[in-house]
Amino acid sequence: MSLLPLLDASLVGRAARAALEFGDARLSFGDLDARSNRTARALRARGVGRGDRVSFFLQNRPEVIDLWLAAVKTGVVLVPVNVLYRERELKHILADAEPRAVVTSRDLAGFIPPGVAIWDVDALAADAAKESPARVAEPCDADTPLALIYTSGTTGASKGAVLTHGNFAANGATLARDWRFTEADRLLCTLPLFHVHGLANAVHCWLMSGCHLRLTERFEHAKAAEWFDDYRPTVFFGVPAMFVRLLELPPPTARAIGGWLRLAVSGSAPLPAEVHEKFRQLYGSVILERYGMTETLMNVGNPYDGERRPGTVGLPLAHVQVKICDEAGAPVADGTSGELWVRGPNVCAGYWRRPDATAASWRDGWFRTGDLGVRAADGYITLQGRRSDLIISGGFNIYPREIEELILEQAGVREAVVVGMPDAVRGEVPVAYVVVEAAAFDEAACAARLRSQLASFKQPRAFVRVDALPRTALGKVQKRLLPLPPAAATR
Ligand code: MCA
Ligand code: AMP
Repeated sequence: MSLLPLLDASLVGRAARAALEFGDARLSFGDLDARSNRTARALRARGVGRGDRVSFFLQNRPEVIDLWLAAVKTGVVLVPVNVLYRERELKHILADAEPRAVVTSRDLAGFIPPGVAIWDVDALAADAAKESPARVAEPCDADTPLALIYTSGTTGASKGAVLTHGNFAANGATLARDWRFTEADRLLCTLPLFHVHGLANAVHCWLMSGCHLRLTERFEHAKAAEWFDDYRPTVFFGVPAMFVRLLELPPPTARAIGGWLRLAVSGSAPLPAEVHEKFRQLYGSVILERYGMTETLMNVGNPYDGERRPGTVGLPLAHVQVKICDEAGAPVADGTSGELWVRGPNVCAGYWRRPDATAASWRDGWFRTGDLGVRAADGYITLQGRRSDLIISGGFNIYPREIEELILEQAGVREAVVVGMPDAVRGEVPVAYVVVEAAAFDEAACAARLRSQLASFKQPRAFVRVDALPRTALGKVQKRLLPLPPAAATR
């Protein structure tokens, strides 16, 4: 099934109803329908057709929704790119996805590598405004690709997960139903729309239920109290770093917010049980933690009714099968750790132009998540980390290899490893350990180079010099044996 009929319940069925506020802009569902028809025509006028990729490199703004809905209507494949990405990440993604163009804003255009067509978002919107608002609807089915979303690969280079209409339809329908969305809801979305937490979950719960959305350009903790107080959302989706920030609000403000909030959902990184408990005490609201991946959208979640158990991600979602397997792929007994394998209509079609990586991650129709976990006798699943060295900082993923490779290119560096250190707000932050030829290593130059090439959240908080890296007999670095960096270095 194409995604469009599920969204038409609002785009057409609730055309006159208020749908979206962003800054001073107010749009109805009918406005969104018309704008996306116009955008679809403007894309066609620029020669974009079914199966073509178009990337966007934008902060949150209504034009991202226009592009998304235009893609749904035309069979175009959107390639969202994190606005914090810099030279190295952008080069790789754009060379791999080969989009017809990158839609971006004037302030971000300078980061796009040469040789890639750039379409200014305002110019595209101006062209769209001249087009007819009449319906555009290319036939699409469940298998039609809709997005190519890059997710960090273990080799340091990210891979594009090919997500289809059917993936987004299944995920959105399950969440909107299980989380009891209705037209009466008010959803505050401060999550970036270039990742699936914002794009798949928030956008589709909103459009499928016909509730109201306040979208902000990004999350700013200094403005959170004002946003909540002014908008009075009934639902909030966040990453753990946002919930940690929300614990800073004065108790009376928190209590008032908790009075309007019927549902707070956390995901993208582990939510410490302590934050879950403090939020409950302060807001009177029990966070619902769920677990997903770019490749699979949402897999497992705590129940809406019933126990939302701190420290766990809950039970498999409707239509999603989960098994926990040992290294050989055999299911393990409850209470035993293993890797989570997932199957269902939510799982993407594979990795873009990477049959090797696709073959490595799928077995007999099951997707191997790389996440380790354990199931209790009553079915609740607890995640226990990753098979790989993935660091998650503020909900953004970091593969150490990518940073290590860049550090190793710096003069005077003999060896380098990057590890995640605990951080009270962001969960983890990266710290680099380097073995250097003392005289030749210029730390400031190394830091500056990393800053220009990589997203800010990948910047090591400290470079710790060590004489040697602790290794196993087989030569593998034992990251756990590295000395802790001086506390001040990671502030
Ligand atoms: C963050 N920063 C940004 C933006 N977001 N800069 C520009 N535009 C943005 N949209 C930068 C800041 O400049 C700063 O850089 C750093 O990130 C932290 O900013 P700060 O204001 O101090 O924020 P914070 O209170 O530390 O909170 C960080 C955050 C951010 C806002 C929570 O980490 C965030 O937006 N996370 C969401 C990630 C997300 O959506 N993940 C979903 C992936 P500097 O460090 O240089 O000072 S999808 C997924 O994982 C799966 C599938 C799932 O299950 O959902
Ligand atoms: P991404 O590669 O951005 O799609 O991030 C997916 C990864 O985020 C998963 O493989 C998990 O390791 C992690 N993740 C998502 N939700 C949770 C959660 N609730 N608790 C712990 N880890 C999570």
